[in-house]
Amino acid sequence: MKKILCCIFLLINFAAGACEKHDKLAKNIHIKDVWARQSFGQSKNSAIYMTIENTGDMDYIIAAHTEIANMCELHKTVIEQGISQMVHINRLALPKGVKVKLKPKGLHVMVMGLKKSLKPGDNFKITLTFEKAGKITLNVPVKKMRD
Ligand SMILES: [Cu+2]
Repeated sequence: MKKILCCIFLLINFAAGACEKHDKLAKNIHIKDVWARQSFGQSKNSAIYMTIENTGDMDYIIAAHTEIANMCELHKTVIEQGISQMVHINRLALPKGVKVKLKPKGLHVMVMGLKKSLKPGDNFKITLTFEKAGKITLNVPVKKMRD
């Protein structure tokens, strides 16, 4: 499965005209368990979670983009005086050989200004931009929030 996903990423990058250097580096990024939480009621927000393993040198996610919302931000969750808060981060570090988990109450890609509500079973695309590996586009299934 890992191999298939990497090939899909490379094809997408190739189609987008990404340079050869980025193609090679994108092979180092292995992403699995991608999902977004459903949106609730009139809420225009959602969040995307996944597990990322970087087998190459230190890299960073520096941006995220999806057509289905006005903007995406990288967020971390911090607890200050017992209150959980989301904090915007400029880049998300992916040290070599470390599995970085984006998960509820932790790191996530915040999706803001949804153009339509997200229901379990929906799918959409997100493009992540890595400092070294370039752009990688993922299919994101929408799931029920689980605790
Ligand atoms: Cu957030």
